[in-house]
Amino acid sequence: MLERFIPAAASYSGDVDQLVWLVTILVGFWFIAAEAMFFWLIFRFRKKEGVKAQYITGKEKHLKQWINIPHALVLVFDVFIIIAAIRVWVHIKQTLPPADRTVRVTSQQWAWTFQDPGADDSLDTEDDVFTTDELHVEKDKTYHFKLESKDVLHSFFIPAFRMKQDAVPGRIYTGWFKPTRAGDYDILCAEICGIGHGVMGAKLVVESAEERAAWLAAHAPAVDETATDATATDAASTDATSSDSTSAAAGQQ
Ligand SMILES: [Cu+2]
Repeated sequence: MLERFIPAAASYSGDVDQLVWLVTILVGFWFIAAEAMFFWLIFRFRKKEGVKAQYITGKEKHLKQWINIPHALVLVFDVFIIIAAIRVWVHIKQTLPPADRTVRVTSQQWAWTFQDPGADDSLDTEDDVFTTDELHVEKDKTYHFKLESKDVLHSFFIPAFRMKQDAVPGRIYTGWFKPTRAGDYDILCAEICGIGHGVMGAKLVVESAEERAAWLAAHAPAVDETATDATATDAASTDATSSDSTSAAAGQQ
């Protein structure tokens, strides 16, 4: 149902949505129960002529159970939420499935720069495509992203993926996503990063292999054309896995 408001476009979007629903239902149940009880007590024990107010210390056993039993139940509900949250966290943040492709994401006041590995699926080679405020990814491929910041704290936020990751100057954060639905989506900065924070947006394009190939062809840097054709054929015939040793490129751009 959350997809009606924000499309779910990554493999793990549904997991986050389920977690949001679980928390909403469990917390919502106790919110409604507590508010209903609160207003019922106000109504039930309202001022009446000739009725003296009771003095309650809070230590009466039969009254204290109205606190202790719900308290224990809330703690049990909390355990369900914590278990579900840890499972989702481990899946999205602690696990790094093998990548089909790796992109570099650089944040700065107030723009996003993306480095696509190009047709050879290898970062830091001459066919890499650099873009500003626009990221193209292929549907149903697992991506690693290397997230960096050139200046202050930013946060790489793709609502359609249900993914958010802080960018910390001086560090390279490696995360992953697998787009599962084609379309154009928002990329936002979710960390107050200065006066231009509100306009630090970018476009994410999830597209088919053919569309990506056409986009690459239109944006590939002008390198030796025969070499580019050769690497494109190579990449198509191998199950390319990205090298993870790109941290040496820290500070590039
Ligand atoms: Cu920012």
